Amino acid sequence: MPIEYDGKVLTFSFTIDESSIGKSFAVDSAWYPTNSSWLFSTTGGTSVPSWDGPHAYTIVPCCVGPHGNADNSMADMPLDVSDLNSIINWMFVDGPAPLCPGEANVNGDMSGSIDIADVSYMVDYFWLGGPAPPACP
Ligand SMILES: [Ca+2]
Repeated sequence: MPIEYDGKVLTFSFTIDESSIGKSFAVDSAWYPTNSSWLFSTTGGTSVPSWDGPHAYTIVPCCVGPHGNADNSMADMPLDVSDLNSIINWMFVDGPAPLCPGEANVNGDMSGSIDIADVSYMVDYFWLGGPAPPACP
């Protein structure tokens, strides 16, 4: 590969399920030149960490704080009307599925289901004085 090459060299991906919560993994490469960059894409977005050696990550639950951040936006934490819109778009308009089902389970029911009860819960909370969504487990 030419030294001036500026494209993608390698892509690897893996899926982490909830049984991995609390475990850690590391990303390291002895061959990777330190003057290049890593590009991380996750369900939460994309980031380009600086290269300062191996990176270790601990797997945490995607649902944090109160349920309801269905659009997975950090800008509107914990929730706002865009979260309600994302659930409605997924349920009725063929929008993308929630990235973190636990967040879209707004009422926090034990089944973890995402249904009209969650939409109703948000409407009650936003406009009818209903209780705030419960905290994630
Ligand atoms: Ca629910």
